[in-house]
Amino acid sequence: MNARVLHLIGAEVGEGASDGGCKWGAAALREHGIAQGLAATGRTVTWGESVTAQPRLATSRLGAIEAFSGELATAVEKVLHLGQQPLVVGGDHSCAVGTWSAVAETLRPQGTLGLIWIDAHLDAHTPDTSDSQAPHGMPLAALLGHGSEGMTGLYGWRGKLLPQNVVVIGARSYEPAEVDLLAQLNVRVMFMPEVLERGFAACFEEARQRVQASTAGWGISFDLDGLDPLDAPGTGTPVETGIRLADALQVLAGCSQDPSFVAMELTEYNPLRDFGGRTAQAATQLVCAALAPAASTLELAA
Ligand code: 6HN
Ligand code: MN
Ligand code: MN
Ligand code: MN
Repeated sequence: MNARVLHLIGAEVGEGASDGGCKWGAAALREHGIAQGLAATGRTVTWGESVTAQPRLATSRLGAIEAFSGELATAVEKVLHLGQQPLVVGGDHSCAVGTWSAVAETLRPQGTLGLIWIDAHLDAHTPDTSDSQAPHGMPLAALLGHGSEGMTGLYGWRGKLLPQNVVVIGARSYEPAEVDLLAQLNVRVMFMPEVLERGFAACFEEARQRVQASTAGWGISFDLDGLDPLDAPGTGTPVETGIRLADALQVLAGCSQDPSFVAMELTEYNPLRDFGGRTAQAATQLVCAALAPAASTLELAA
């Protein structure tokens, strides 16, 4: 059973991506009924105020994301201090910097953070390597301590994630500099061919064991474009041949029942690219599977 209050935080940011549609993702999922879906699984659910990126107050796109990261981190930290479980609802994936910096900072007295990063991309650029200069292509590098001071240095320290504590699953669209950085750091990346060969279940299980071993807590950063666009077309940067929704629902089922599961993040929902709410429904099913309090309720939710 997971008796912790589940607290949803909308991360209203689209400025991190080239197509800004994800800014409306959190509001659209709220409208779709994501909180009601979660409550129906038996969780106690609250939804606080959303955190909204303010590009007009910043001198650059990166500056806007840096400021937003700090504000989101403050909101996430508050929830953790109350003993609640945060679900950050994006928003483009640049929100990961704020979310996981806050989780790492909160866990710091006890130990390190483990993270499973499900994504079609590697998100491991720095401003020096990115052709697009889109901050949503940079959050994993930033959490590993590489990138701009404003994205890496929240709470006054770098390296919110240690390379051995993170596993990327589903990657199939990336640039050489990202592969190089992650390889150099020795981050375990399960590229899509490996996922297809071994199955998502085996990959997730290996990842879970790795991120749980010797960490104080672990979480999932789920970029919806990790899913196959057949199941989740409504994302900013879809890439064909991804993880199928049915597999994800089965494999994620009940994972938050682990007492060391601290937080989840769902990103890159772009309502402007959705078809008939199909992706909103997939997103809702995903978080319900992962965050449901007991296995029996899960099947109903899926
Ligand atoms: N995401 N690697 C590409 C870039 O522009 O840096 C795509 C990044 C996509 C990021 O989906 O979170
Ligand atoms: Mn991503
Ligand atoms: Mn604190
Ligand atoms: Mn992605």
